[in-house]
Amino acid sequence: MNIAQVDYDGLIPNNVALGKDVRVKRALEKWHPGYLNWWNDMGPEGFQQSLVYLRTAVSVDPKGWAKFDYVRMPDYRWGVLLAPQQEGRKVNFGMHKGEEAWQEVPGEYRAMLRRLVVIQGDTEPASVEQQRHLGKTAPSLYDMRNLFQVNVEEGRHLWAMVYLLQKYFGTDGREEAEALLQRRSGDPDTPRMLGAFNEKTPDWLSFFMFTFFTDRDGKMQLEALAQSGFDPLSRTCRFMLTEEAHHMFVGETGVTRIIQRTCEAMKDAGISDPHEIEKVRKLGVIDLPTIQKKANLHFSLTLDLFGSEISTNAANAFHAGLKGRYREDRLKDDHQLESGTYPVLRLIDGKIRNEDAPALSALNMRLRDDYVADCNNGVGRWNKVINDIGIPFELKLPHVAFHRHIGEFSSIKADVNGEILSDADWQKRRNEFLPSDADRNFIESLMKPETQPGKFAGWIAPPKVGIDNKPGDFEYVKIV
Ligand code: BYC
Repeated sequence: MNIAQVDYDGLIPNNVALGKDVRVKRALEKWHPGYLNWWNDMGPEGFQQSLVYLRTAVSVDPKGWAKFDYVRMPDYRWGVLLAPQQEGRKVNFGMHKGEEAWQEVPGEYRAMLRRLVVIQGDTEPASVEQQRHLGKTAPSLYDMRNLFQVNVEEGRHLWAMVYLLQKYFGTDGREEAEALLQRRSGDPDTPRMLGAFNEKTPDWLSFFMFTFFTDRDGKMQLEALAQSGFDPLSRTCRFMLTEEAHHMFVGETGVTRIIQRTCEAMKDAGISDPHEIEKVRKLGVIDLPTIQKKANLHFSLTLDLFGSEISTNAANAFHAGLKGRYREDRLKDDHQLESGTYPVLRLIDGKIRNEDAPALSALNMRLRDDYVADCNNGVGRWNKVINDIGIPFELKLPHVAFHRHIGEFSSIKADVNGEILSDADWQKRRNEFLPSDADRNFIESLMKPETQPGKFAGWIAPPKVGIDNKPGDFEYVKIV
């Protein structure tokens, strides 16, 4: 069998020879109607009968894996796609370093591995649920199509995790697969597992910030899981990362286009002070200080997804060879971390200070540092746009102690520079740092749909190039 080629003959497209694996095939076919019910209930609101110009994976060869065509979303071919198996792959870190990578779940790590797969799986449908209302206010057909592309692929990522649960975790895997369809983002009784996935994504600036910041956590976590000694998880995550790149592209370019439109409108109107918020808003664009506040919100919510800075869970998963560091295979050390240390920002005697901690315990902190560096690169590209148009403003990531609910800084209030604030001062100044009701209402007032091919809402610039090199007036969604 050509592992790079995807078999589209059965109900469930796959490159894992599902046809020969009767038990798993049946289990997935049984799960399929529940998935479609979930998609119909919680997937994009409206537009389900519209034809959307979507990419579908036809191969897992990174050089040419997708084809583009019009598809109705419920007819999208969600499937099970793993990157090709690498001959002779080994466990690359932890106490089993150098052993053959596992093709089955090692009994002693079953619970730990299942927890990682379930948490990863839970985030995927959660994001679809969070974004389900956005189609109605899309600023263009191009953006609407990108939203739906992200949504169907998050759905596929759920399939990816459910395949692992059904194939490798027996009855409890089956139960977890069912539970993934039962939890709901933001539901007080059955919420999604991680905090950021229970927040609202009320407008398109939030959507772009989410795909920039939170999908980037997805990238970091998937990179860490792609290092796993449990080979099926590694292969699954490697292919998910191919799809994930587009999601971050959507976020980064979405925010870039908003910034560009704002700066150009200011320039045309002769406004040079970015803090003249009311004047800028009168132009029908989003002022830069409000964009900064949205970035503060989404960055801080996403930092919580890295767990506590000092974590036994993370140490155990690394030691066991289940979850590595960001691009573990490119790092140059002993890959066991039994003796080294890593600097961790901690709250010591009421002050924020660096302290060396055992490297194994500090793995969440390390992944978070890699994440922050990756975010900063993107923020630098946003600032270049502002600078090139000549507006004196610089977007900055807030301090990691700002607005935290998990880990070292969850017990304090800090401003965006990491200065600790009293509760009273935080209450007084909160709206300086985070979007206020008035900011949210203003953004909401701009969220009017634009559904003419080639037209864009006034608060966002058109993209530089179309998807699949299509021309500017291409009808990305044929709305019915
Ligand atoms: N909210 O040792 P600790 C993506 C819990 S995004 C609520 O500090 P650990 C995507 C934790 O579960 C990537 N609870 O943390 C993006 C534990 O509870 P239990 C998703 C939280 O385990 C956009 C306790 O606190 N993938 O793909 O080292 C769109 C102590 O935990 C939170 C993964 O996250 C929180 N934020 O690290 C679509 C990878 N944080 O077990 C998709 C898999 C911690 O004691 N997950 N807790 O009851 C993991 O690797 C880790 O579980 C975590 C937490 C990084 C999440």
